[in-house]
Order: sequence, then C-alpha cells, then structure tokens
Amino acid sequence: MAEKSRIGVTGLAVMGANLARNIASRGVPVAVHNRTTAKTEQFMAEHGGEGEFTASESVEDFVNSLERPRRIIVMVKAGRPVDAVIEELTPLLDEGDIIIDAGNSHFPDTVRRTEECAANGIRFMGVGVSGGEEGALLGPSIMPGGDPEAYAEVEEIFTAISAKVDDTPCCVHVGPGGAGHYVKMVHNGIEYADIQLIAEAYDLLTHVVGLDAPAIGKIFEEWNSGDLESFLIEITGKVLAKTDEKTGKPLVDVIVDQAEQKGTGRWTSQDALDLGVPLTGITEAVFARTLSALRDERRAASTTLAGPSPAQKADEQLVDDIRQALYASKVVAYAQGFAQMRAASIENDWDLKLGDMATIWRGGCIIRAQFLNRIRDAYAEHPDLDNLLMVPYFTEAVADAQDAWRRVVTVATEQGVAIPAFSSSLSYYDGYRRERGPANLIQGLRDYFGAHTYRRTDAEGSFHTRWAQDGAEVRTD
Ligand code: NBP
Repeated sequence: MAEKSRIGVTGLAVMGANLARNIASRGVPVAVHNRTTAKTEQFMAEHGGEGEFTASESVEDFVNSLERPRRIIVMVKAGRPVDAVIEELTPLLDEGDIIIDAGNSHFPDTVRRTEECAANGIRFMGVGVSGGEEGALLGPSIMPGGDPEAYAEVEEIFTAISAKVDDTPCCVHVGPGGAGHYVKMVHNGIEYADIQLIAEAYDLLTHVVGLDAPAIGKIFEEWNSGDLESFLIEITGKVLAKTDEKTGKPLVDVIVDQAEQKGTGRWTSQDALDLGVPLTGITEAVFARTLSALRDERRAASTTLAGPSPAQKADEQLVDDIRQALYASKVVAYAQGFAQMRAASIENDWDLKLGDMATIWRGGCIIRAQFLNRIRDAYAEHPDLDNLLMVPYFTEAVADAQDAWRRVVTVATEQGVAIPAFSSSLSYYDGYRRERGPANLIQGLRDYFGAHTYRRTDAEGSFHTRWAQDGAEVRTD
C-alpha cells in the first residue's frame, strides 16, 4: 500500500495549488484533490515532479490517502463552497480529524462551522493566509485560529511553509474559534486603508503638484527607503513606472478608475460598527471604492457640480508634506485596526496577543512593512495598550507630522481633491486627543426630544430636564 500523506489540500485553484507546492517543497508528502478532476490532472502534469504528491479523483480516495489524524486544508471559494466541501468530507472522516479552512471566510461562518464540526467529532480550524499567489508558494503570513490542540498537529508544517523575518516564522496560533479569520479580516481592512492612502497621495501629486505617473513612481521609490518602507509602497513605484505597450502611455493612465472589492474591507467596517469602535480609515477606504464604482454618475456630476478653480502648486515642500500626511494617516489606520482587534478579543474572550499579530504581518503578507516592528515593540512593552497613538514612538511621529498633515488637508480642500482617508484620520486624531468634545450637546438634544437622559460632570446619576414643561431637572436613576 502506498505511504499515506501527512496533509491534504482540496481546491487547486491558484492559492490551493501554490500552498500544496509550498508544503511539498519542504519534503512533506501532500495529497491533492479538486472538485473538477481536470484541474487535479493539470496540477500533476505541471507540478507533480516537484514533490511527493498523491492525487485523487474522488473525495473518498483523497481522505483515504491521508494519515491520521487527517489534516485537510480546504482552499475553495469562500461562502457556500466551503460548507459544501465540509458536508462532503464529514461522513468520510473519523473522530479527531482536522478540517482547515484556509480561504477568506467570514469569521461568523467559521464560528458556526467550528460548532457544527465539533458536533461530528471533527476539529475545525479557520486559518487566515495572506500574500496572494506568490506568498502561498514561497511563504505566506499565516493566521491560524481554532482549537490549540488541533493547531499543535499542524504547527510544524505551517511554520515551515510561512514567511520568515529575522528567522521568526510569520505564523502563530492566533486564538480559538473565529479568531484567525477575524485577524485576517482586519489585516485585509488595513490593506484597504493603506491602499486608499496611497491613492490619495497619488491624486494630490498628480492634480495639485502636477506630476506625471513616472515622476510619482520615482517619489514612491524614494519613500520606500524611509519610515514608509513597505511592500505596498514598493509596488506603487513599480505600477506607476510601467508603460503601456499599446499606447506608450503610463499604464495607470489607461486603467479604468473603478476599484473592485471582495468584501473583507466591508466586513471589517461592519464589525467595527457592531463593536462600537471608531474605524474611520478603513471605512472611508471602503466607501471610496464604492464611490469609484459610480463611474457614470461621476461622469455626469463632473460637468454639473462646481469645484474650485484649480491652481497647481509645484513645490518640493508639498511633496514632503504629502509623505508625512501619508505616514501619519497610516499610523491612525493601524491604531484603529489594532484597537478593533483588542475590542473583539475582549468581546469574544480570544486573548489575542496584538504584538504577535504585528510580528506575523512583518513578512509574507500584503501589508508587510518596516513599521510593524514598531507596533510589535509597542505591544511588547504595553500588552494592554488602548491605542497605539499613546506609545511615545507613535505619539512623537504623529506630532512631528501634524503640521504637514494639516497643510495637506487644507490644500486638498482648497483645490477640491477628495482625500477621505487623510482628512478623516486627522479628524479622528483631533477628536481622540480632546479631553472634552461636543457630545455634551448631543446628549442635551437627545434628552430634549427623547428624554434619553444625561450625566452631569459634577454629580453621579442620570438626569432629565423637563425642557418644554417647567424646565426643572429631575434625577432618573
Ligand atoms: P477561488 O476563490 O477562485 O475558488 C476556486 C476553487 O474553489 C476551485 O478549486 C473550485 O473548484 C472550488 N470550488 C468552488 Br468555486 N465551488 C466548489 C464546491 N461547491 N465544491 C468544491 N469546490 C468548489 O480560488 P483562489 O483564488 O485560489 O482562492 C481560494 C481561497 O483563498 C478563497 O477563499 C480566497 O478568497 C482566498 N485567498 C485568495 C487570495 C488570492 O490572492 N487569490 C489571497 C488570499 C486568500 P473547481 O475547479 O471544481 O471549480
């Protein structure tokens, strides 16, 4: 009888195929399967010689080709297909076998699937994998969630295939239940904010400073050697430098300005609303994509709605101001995303180690950046930190950048360039640093029209004023 494989991968589209190849490249025998057999055959024809693969046409043969406890990575389209695969696998599995959903599933689905699988004696893990197809092949950032004992069964393989930074694997057990997919969701949300901030900087450099795409590409290349050093800044330089073969123009100039999305940014914002966590950077990034999608409406509005007369300001100072505004806004976006993970951890009892999240995002994933080292250090020193902005390094970084940040928001507003993420991040910063904001008036209004009561600064308890009657204040608790 052929030797059993240590792990299996079902779903051999780009991500599953590359993960399977990554695992096999570490000398681990891998069983592979795909719903449509032609894809399995193609995989074996192209990559079968790269390692010890066992390919199966049927799910039964696939399950039987695995050693016990069976470890099965499911890498299919998120949503119904994951449930369909679980339903197919369940009757074929034994007590203690492990199903690992490594796609971009929504965390409430992972919580539900964990319970459903547990009822059948199956251990279910929801694992976030970031890095796109190249990451999956060469070393992704891996965010495993689920039963720690199940994780112990796959830890060796997962850490072996993950990216490494300073010899540290970009893989750590995140927490139970839906924690892994939750953290992956916030990772993707932060990716939205990062990308939106870059797009706003590009817009300002184009329409206010008056530079063309290749010149802006060079600026991003320079920025990639400072505080902003990151994968996304690096590839921005490359994308802006690319010439379109057909027209000879910069390729970005012929790409349609409508951004698409698969939903993880929206989920992050929706969850922030549920948790009551201010998450303006990511949410504005999601809205900016939805506004970009209204292309026909924008086209009509562009000739109907008035804006200011454009006046370009080609000055060096503004270019550096934009860099500083980008950095400060990025700090805010991460501060918000990490505050959200902290709130979710408390709400769900996940005990997330936020420094570990920064550590595993340093390599392999789309938001990998130098600056994550600073976040890791911040949580190493203050594990229960409420907000990253309160750590001296970030407090000073934002204080140093704030004058430039304000100038950029001012000039963009004057020139009529939309900068939802830059400006909302600055408003969040200004709101967060206020000891006393204007919500006292909100409470007064709510009490006037709805008797919703208010608290006083000088006494305990809840109060209501009979505004429209005798004007007297009564204690209500
Ligand atoms: P896709 O998301 O395009 O899914 C295609 C795979 O799902 C194929 O293997 C397909 O089988 C299988 N599948 C479908 Br569709 N319905 C099925 C069903 N009812 N039963 C069984 N199999 C079914 O693949 P991907 O782009 O490789 O992504 C896989 C996962 O990884 C997704 O959750 C994705 O969001 C996530 N992810 C992707 C990236 C990326 O860069 N692409 C990055 C990070 C995470 P078939 O061949 O028979 O149609």
